[in-house]
Amino acid sequence: MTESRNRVGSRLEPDEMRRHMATRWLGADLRCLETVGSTNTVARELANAGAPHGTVVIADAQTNGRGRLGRSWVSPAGKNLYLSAILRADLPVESVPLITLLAGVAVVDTVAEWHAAAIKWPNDVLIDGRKLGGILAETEGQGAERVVVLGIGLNLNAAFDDLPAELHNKATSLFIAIGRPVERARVAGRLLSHLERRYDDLAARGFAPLAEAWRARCGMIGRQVRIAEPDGVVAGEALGLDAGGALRVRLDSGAERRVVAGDVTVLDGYGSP
Ligand code: BT5
Repeated sequence: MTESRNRVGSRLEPDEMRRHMATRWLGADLRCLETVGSTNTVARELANAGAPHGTVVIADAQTNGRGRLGRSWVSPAGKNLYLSAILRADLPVESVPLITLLAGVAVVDTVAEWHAAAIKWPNDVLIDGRKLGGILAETEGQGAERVVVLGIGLNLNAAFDDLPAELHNKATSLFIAIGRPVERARVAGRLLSHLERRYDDLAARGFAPLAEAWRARCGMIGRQVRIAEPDGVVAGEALGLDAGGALRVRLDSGAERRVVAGDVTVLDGYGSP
C-alpha cells in the first residue's frame, strides 16, 4: 500500500504490520485494540496473566495514556502509535534502565526513513527540538518473575489540531514535520524490528555497542544542560552515559556528577546529532 492510500484514522491491523516486520519473537503475539486506558496497563495485566515474552499491545486510542511521574500522554484516536511490549527480561536487573535507551535508538532508527530525529536523555525523541515521542519502561515483579513493560508513544499523523494548545510549541509529529501522512502499520512494524534487533544485541554483546549507537543519536552531548532532579537542580555540560545508563554531567565547579533521573533542559539550543 502506498502512503497516499494509507487509511489514516483506521485501526492498525496485525497482518498489515507483519508485512513490515522482520522479528522472531517480538510481536509473535500481537494485539491491536481500539480504545484502552493505557497500553502499559493492559500489557501489565496480560503479563500478570502469564502472557509470554515479546507480547505486544497496540491501541488506536488511549483515554489515560501515561508519562513519567503521573504525567499524561495525549493519545488522540487513529493518528499515532501507542505500543507496549512485554519483556520477560533475561537481562540482569541493572540492564533494565538500558531498555529505555535501547528504545530511543530504535525509535530514531525507525523514523529516520521519514525524518531525522534525536534522543534527549532519558526518554524523549525529538525532531527540531520538539517532542515526537516518549518512552515509559515500567518493571514489575522480582527475579525470574520480573517483567519489563516497555511503552512507546509516537506522534505520527497528528496535526496541531489533534494536540492541546499547551503542546503546540513543544510537540511535533511526523505529519507536521514532513507535511504528509505516514503509513502507521509500516512505522509500527519497522519499530518492532529495530527493537528486537537492539534487544538481542544488548543481551549478546552488552551495553557498549548500544551506548555508542545512543551517543550517535543523542543531540545533547557536549551541550549545556539543566536537569530538574527529584531533589534539586543540576547544571553543567552533558558528557555522556555511564555503564548503567546514567547521564554524566560536568558541573560548573568542574566536578562530575551522575544523574539517574530527571527532566533535562538543553540551554544552548538543540540540534540533530
Ligand atoms: C513520556 O513521559 O514521554 C513517556 C510517554 C509514554 C507514552 C506511551 S504511549 C504507550 C504507553 N502507554 C502509556 O500509557 N504510556 C506509554 P514524560 O517524559 O513524563 O513526558 C510527558 C510530557 O510530555 C507531558 O507532561 C506533556 O508535556 C508531553 N506530552 C504529552 N503528550 C504528548 C504527545 N502526544 N506528544 C508530545 N508531547 C506530549
